[in-house]
Amino acid sequence: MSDAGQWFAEPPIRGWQQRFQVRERLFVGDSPYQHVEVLDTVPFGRMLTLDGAAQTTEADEHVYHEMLVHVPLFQHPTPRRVLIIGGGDGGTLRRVLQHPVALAVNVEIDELVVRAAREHLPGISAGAFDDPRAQVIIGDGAHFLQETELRFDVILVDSTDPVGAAKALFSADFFRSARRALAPGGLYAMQSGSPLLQSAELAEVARALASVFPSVRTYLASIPAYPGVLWSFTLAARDGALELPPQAELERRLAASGIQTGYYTPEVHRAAFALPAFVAALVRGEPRVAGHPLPGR
Ligand code: AG3
Repeated sequence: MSDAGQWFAEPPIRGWQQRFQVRERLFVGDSPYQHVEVLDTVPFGRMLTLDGAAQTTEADEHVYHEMLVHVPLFQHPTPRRVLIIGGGDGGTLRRVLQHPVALAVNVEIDELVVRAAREHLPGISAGAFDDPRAQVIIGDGAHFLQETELRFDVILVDSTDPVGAAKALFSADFFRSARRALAPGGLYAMQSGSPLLQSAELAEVARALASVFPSVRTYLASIPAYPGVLWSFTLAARDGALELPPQAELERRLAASGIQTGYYTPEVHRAAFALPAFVAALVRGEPRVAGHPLPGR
């Protein structure tokens, strides 16, 4: 069945919406957690949507996954054990396994997301689920963190927006159990939403993380399929202050890894932490820069 001429649009956020022309609807299904679709779109190729929100597309998944993974994994001098919470499409797992890690545990709550992505978006995981260093657990990430005896060098949270099932992944309680599961020198990174359209959520993440971790820094990337394009991630350190490695050191780590990237570079790593004044104000807990109101406020 052809869906050409159809458009997909997310539910509006603060009266704002963007839409994608759809060639074909490849998968539609409902799990106990959410409504799952894979669409073939004209601008970005295949796209995974969860409860009507664009999660990842073939065209720009590399931006999100490289920035969620390579920034913390090159920031850490020797990441060996990595935990991923969410990330059922496998794009995060794949980027983690490009590093010389010994173990990558991926806890995803929704088995249907893994199944739909493996079948209809195989290029995103690109074999990662079959890597012997990967341990994929279908289960609740918050529960896993409370119970696990393992200690990780890096914990990554690749979640949906902070609503519904994912809300628990944005709370101080969750951040506390994440910090407990980090090894000394460990790093925690998460996607933290649109600074323009989810500014209150980003401010809350920064506040709650700073109540648990001694050092927290926001960084940015441009992700075309996400609302507002400009996107935030937040990095937190279990111990001490987060200092960006010098350019030459990041270059050395990237070269030693042999990883090929489409977005991440050592320059981008460092530049991503340069925040526009309004984002810096937001994460400092100031609602706006005087005289420069934010959209939707
Ligand atoms: N998870 C973050 C997607 C957030 C997008 N939000 C939205 N479209 N409203 C992406 C999962 C990729 N592994």
